[in-house]
Amino acid sequence: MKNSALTITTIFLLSLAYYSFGGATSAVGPTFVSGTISTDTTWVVTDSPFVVQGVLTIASGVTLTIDPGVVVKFDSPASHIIVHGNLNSNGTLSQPVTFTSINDDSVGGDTNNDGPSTGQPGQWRAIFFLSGTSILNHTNVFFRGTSHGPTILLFANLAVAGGNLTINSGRVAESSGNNIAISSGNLNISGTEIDHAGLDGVLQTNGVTSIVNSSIHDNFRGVAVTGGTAFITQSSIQNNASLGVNKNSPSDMDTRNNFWGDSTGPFHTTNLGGLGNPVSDNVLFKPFLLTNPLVNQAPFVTGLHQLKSDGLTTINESAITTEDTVIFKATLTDPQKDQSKLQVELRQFSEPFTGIDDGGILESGFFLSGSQATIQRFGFVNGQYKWRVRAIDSQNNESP
Ligand SMILES: [Ca+2]
Ligand SMILES: [Ca+2]
Repeated sequence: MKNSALTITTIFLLSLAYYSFGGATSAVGPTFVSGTISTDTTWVVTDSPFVVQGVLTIASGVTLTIDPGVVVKFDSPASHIIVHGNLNSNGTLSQPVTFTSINDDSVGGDTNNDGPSTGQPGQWRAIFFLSGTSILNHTNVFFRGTSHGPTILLFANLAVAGGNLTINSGRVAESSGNNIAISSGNLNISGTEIDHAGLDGVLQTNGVTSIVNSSIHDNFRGVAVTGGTAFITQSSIQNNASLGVNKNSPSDMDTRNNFWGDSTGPFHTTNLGGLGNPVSDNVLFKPFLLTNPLVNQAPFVTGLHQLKSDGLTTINESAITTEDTVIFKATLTDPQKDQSKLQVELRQFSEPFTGIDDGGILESGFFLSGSQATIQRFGFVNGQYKWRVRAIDSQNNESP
């Protein structure tokens, strides 16, 4: 009996191994989808890529959840998704969700088995949001086309005609028409790159849009608004071919505190020295940002002093001190309020500054932005010295 039991165990293990092997090699994606999703559904990465054939509809009240890392491809220029319910795309920084063309082999492999191929603008239609509440986190949307649905006159990768759409930390790019359009409902965009649309980065004919911490660049127009209410702040709007922002209705649009590609601000008849992306009339753009809020900037040094060992008595420039201790103090301010440290390079007068940490470079600890950093140097021997300082933030950005 004992031997028999062992034999059975062996067969069982072999059997397990067989199924495990089979599972790893059986077809895992592409998963073809079309028709109507009428119960709550989750798309998981093991079934990816998903290929939308023709039209896929998410029914009212129903939620489609898309897991991190999932790739969704559209199989033709007519292919699109209509959202009546809710679309929750849960990408992460390391595992974004991607919507793209069947021809795009850069994600999800050679799904259409035609050898290496690349996506081009115009290869699918759109995702239409008609109602419900949808959220796209870390989601990339590429390559839609100019053709449009029979009843929805928006030419966009993402077209909002009702409900609420939130786009966080994604990229919407390379539409042959508009990247994002809204004719009704609410659109909230943050931390998102919107670029290379053949027409507008964002087009609004009506509805309510807010854009923060986003980069809108290399579209024909960055943002175009003909109705409704739109607001952009703490964003970078640059290198759009025609206008950075076009407000084609009488009331002012609030675009204060954005960066327009140049510290002189956007070009407009009220800002003739502006070298940045031009804006139309009815765009409230002052104050504008002098630097790109999406690029971490170096801290700067103010209130620099060299002091005697009491920490109070100033040693003037080129002065002589008989003490062997010098204290350096300076205020460090960082545009992003990053913590920063003070660095002093100290050399014999006859030696060049090298930037090499050979004992001649002293550093403070990290300080909160706006506070005073102190460095104390002991044990000077008689001689002539020179020094220079810089500030370095926690992101390793160095002041000049
Ligand atoms: Ca291919
Ligand atoms: Ca900084």
